[in-house]
Amino acid sequence: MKKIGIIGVPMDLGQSRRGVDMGPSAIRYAGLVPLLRTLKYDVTDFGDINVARTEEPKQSLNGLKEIINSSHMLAKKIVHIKKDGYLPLILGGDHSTAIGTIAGVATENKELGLIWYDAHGDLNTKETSPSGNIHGMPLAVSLGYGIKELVEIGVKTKKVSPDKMVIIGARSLDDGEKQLIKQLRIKVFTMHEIDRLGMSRVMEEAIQIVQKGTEHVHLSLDLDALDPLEAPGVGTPVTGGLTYRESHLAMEMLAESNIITSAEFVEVNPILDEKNKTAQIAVGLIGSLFGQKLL
Ligand code: 5AB
Ligand code: MN
Ligand code: MN
Ligand code: MN
Repeated sequence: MKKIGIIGVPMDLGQSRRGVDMGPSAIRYAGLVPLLRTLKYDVTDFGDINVARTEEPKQSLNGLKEIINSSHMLAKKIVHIKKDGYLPLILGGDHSTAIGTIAGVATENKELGLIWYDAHGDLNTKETSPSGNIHGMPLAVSLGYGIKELVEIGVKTKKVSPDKMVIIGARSLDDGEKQLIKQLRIKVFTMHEIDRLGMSRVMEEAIQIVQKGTEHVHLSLDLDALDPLEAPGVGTPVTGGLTYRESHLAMEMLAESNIITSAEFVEVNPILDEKNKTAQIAVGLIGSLFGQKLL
């Protein structure tokens, strides 16, 4: 039986809206573990990483110290459960969580493939960020750009190569992010490409790219990739997003391809949600990713 190990990261210091630290609880409450068990997985919930609490709403790089600490803890924990044969499933928390997740799944010798499913590029550095919020920087960090203490977490400074990753669902990119995308020739399936090609073709192409020359593939899914009409419980909503069905199709195609070796679902903010709708969507998508079928 395949083993899945769940780790929660109650992190909300990477951005300025409170409440996303409750994301892991909301996703658990929406029935994650029972669903995975009906899909015949051996599931262990390893609980939450200890994230330092602060009273003040954190702007700019103020949360940096706490994010560095919790990213180290998360990366270590992931390395540990992977050794024990678990597929890591990480629940956020804001997207700064991905810094520790990717540091944990990246290894010295094996190339990592990466799917970044998000309305945003999360490719800012301290210099290009319009907000100073670290949840807008994790992809840059994983590519080796940005704050040194974050880039250096884990086994190597650059966790993923630009030619082994894709961004899906982008519709809000800052100038500095656009520049980095061009400079590194990152494959971005913006909403425009998804409208034109359809999600089916987009996923076929994405799967090709991320599995070529890689031995493991991580999915980082920010719930704000979905349209806020369907998934309202997110801190940085952007209109014109992916539908519920497009997102399920994407997960179903990943399940069929059998390439995903770790995943994270982030940015669920229960305070901004409507009756835990967004957490329920997250659980449904995780179900599809792990093989739940309609028939
Ligand atoms: B998320 C913005 N690009 O850097 C910035 O939700 C938004 O993890 C970042 O994708 C959104 O502040 C970060 C304007
Ligand atoms: Mn986003
Ligand atoms: Mn994001
Ligand atoms: Mn967000």
